[in-house]
Amino acid sequence: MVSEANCLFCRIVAKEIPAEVVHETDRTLAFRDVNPQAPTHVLVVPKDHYPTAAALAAADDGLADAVLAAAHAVAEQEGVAEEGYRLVFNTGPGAGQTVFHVHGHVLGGRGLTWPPG
Ligand code: DGP
Repeated sequence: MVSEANCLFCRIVAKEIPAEVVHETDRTLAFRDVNPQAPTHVLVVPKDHYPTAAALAAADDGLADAVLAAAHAVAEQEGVAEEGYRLVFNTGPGAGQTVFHVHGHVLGGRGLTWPPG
């Protein structure tokens, strides 16, 4: 496991910090956002530490595919896959990324406007 000391989501993966886990595979973990912006708001992370979606894409070992598949599995499990959901990777401070362990936000269960604010 590639882990980074003092990374919040590495610590959630390690079960050192509690979270409401809704889905887990050998390479990914999904848990509810502490500050939900929609009835379904789940964060999907690789268990290994990559700071951003760009770094995850460069990992080149199928891990990005595993994260995308886990996000869709979460949407199905949450019952929002059919009506539609949003999968967002805020990438970099200018886009609002605050936790630098890559995470996809799975948002659904309400109308979602486009473009986002
Ligand atoms: P972003 O702004 O894209 O980096 O999203 C970070 C998200 O992480 C934000 O929506 C709130 C969530 N978050 C921050 N701290 C915690 C925590 O300790 N537990 C959980 N479950 N979510 C957290």
